[in-house]
Amino acid sequence: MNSLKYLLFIPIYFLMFNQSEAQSKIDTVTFKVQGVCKMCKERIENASLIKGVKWNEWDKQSRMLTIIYKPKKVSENELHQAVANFGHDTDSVKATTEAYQKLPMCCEYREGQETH
Ligand SMILES: [Cu+2]
Repeated sequence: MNSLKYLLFIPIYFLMFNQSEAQSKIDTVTFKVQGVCKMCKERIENASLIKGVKWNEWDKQSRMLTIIYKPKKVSENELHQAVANFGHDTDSVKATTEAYQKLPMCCEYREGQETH
């Protein structure tokens, strides 16, 4: 009877352990990134696809970037910085003038361009 108890206990233990492991390994973050067009979308998504990032998507209408990443490999701030390096302001890191000026004219969101 005792050994039967063990047999039931072990699978439950592993199930709980695996779940907490998975939760600590992956995180999701959403923040605002300035941009106006399809080219911006490509640039923003490529820029933020750095080491530790599993999946990302930028929505043109809401200008929100969602990233699924591994917090052990990359920090939230590094994600903001990676996008800003390519000329796109985020809600916490502003792109340098130098990086911004490298953008093509159709992507110049600071000049009051509408989403197109
Ligand atoms: Cu653009």
